[in-house]
Amino acid sequence: MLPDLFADDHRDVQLGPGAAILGGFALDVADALIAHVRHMSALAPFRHMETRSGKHLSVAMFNCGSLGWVSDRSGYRYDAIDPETNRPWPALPPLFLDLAGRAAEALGFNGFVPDACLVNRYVPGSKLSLHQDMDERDHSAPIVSVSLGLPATFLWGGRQRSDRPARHRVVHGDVVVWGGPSRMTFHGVGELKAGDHPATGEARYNLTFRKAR
Ligand SMILES: O=C(O)CCC(=O)C(=O)O
Ligand SMILES: [Mn+2]
Repeated sequence: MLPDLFADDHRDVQLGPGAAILGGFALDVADALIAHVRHMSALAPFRHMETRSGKHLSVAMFNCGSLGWVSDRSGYRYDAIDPETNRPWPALPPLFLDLAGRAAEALGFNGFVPDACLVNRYVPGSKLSLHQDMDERDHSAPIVSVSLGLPATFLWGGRQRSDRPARHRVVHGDVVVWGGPSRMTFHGVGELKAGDHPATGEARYNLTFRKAR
């Protein structure tokens, strides 16, 4: 028999102090999360944001929550208003808040209530280069990051951009949490390989929960 390319291995992987991949942690709510993403993307469409240098990100994004991460020619910021629609971002669904809180708690970060969720959509060829999540005001809160759909390579670096990253496979339903001493670790996603996932088709979605204020 052929191996199942999308078999979900439920292994947890310790990445560092306050950081781990929780294998399959979101699997039981994955279909509901994707349904929310589809519904919300009709209100706040996926778009390829521009960077200060005028390039467009290969990952398409929108936000939900009271604040959303925005990039344009003036740089990065959090904004309560979606510049594409001039309306507030869609509210964080209670299911999202509950999942993010439980995942953070699994690493010992109790009481995590995100106010921003960046929704990323990767298609084959999309990638996210090494970066730190540093536009949030409150770095004492962790980051919670949920993988849905096609598998990807999560790059887990160090405190310096030049630190060579470890490569970890993340699959549908995996949740990565990093906080405390690992909060400012450089991370990224390798170029997405082509595939067809039963839940998302030819795409990977990622939900990145942050406490921005
Ligand atoms: O897609 C991922 O797994 C990571 C996303 C990320 O690091 C970000 O949106 O800042
Ligand atoms: Mn990030």
